[in-house]
Amino acid sequence: MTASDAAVLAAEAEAQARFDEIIAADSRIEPRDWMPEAYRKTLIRQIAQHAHSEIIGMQPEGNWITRAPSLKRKAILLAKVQDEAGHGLYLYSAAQTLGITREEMTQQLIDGKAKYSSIFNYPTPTWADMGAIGWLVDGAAICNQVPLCRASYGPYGRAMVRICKEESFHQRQGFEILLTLMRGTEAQQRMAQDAVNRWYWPSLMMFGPPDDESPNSARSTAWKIKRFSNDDLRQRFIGMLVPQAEALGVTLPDPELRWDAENERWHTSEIDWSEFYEVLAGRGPMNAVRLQNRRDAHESGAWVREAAAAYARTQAARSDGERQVA
Ligand code: BYC
Repeated sequence: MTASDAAVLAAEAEAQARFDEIIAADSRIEPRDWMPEAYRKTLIRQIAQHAHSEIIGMQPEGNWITRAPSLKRKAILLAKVQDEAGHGLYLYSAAQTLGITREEMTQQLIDGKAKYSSIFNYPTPTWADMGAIGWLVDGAAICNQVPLCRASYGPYGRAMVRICKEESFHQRQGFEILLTLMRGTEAQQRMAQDAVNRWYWPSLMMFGPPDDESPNSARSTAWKIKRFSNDDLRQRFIGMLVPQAEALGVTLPDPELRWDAENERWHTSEIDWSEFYEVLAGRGPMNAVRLQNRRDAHESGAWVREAAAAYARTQAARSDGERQVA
């Protein structure tokens, strides 16, 4: 080994030790800090998937903006879908601090090479789906994301703080839609129960595969990106839903669901993981539609990107000119 090789190795060991110290102290890694390559890649993977989920997640609800049952409902739904666009943008920005460009992430998504949350590959045939998405999907998102506010990577944790505040409003508006339907006619009650029946199991799958089939968990937990396991968060979510379902008067569609006092866990029926893996493989009910819509939106937005780039070039040339004159 040459002296310069040895110096490089020593500097790397020192940087690794500093990184380990920051993680152990529950402090934050910032973009300027050295980080192991695998940590950087894991964060890009998770944050980009999360950003894509927010952007693709606009579609199931976007489907109801023109058909919301009142002007007030339309305004609320529009604001919620806009919030999701905002979440996608903060998250793409957080991922960009790790050295990937927005264009690369977008390309991976529209090429079908990037994952996004399985939940957005299900259809929204009735208005009650807006209630079920808010209550169950945003509810699951909050359970999963509140611990992410303490993620060890600063830009991700900080983005999550604002996102969680908005998600909690989203969940309440979903609950309120279902409550209104459950206080309505029998047909409205049936519509609400049907939506809960369809969204319940997919919402449990949002937390990811069971712990013993989760390849990324151990490392992400050691790096304090993840704070709780997939199964623990799923349990916490069920515990949150049970009293809320009672208040709504809906039934959670699992005949085996009960509190197992001996093991201090919710006992549930087996989750159909084959359905989850089918959706991940691109064969869910709406995968093809969601991706095609995203591709179409990207293509039809090309002129906006071109106009913005042309404007930026003009501005840069103008300020160059002003600098030269000065
Ligand atoms: N869907 O080792 P694992 C929202 C993948 S949007 C698809 O446990 P990890 C909202 C996983 O990526 C909220 N893929 O992974 C928006 C991995 O694949 P790769 C979205 C999934 O990362 C609009 C493989 O399975 N939330 O709130 O340790 C309207 C093995 O899994 C899923 C987030 O993105 C899934 N459900 O843990 C309304 C939260 N689950 O990458 C609402 C941030 C797992 O190795 N993400 N996979 O090929 C996370 O917290 C974690 O990434 C996960 C998975 C808990 C999801």
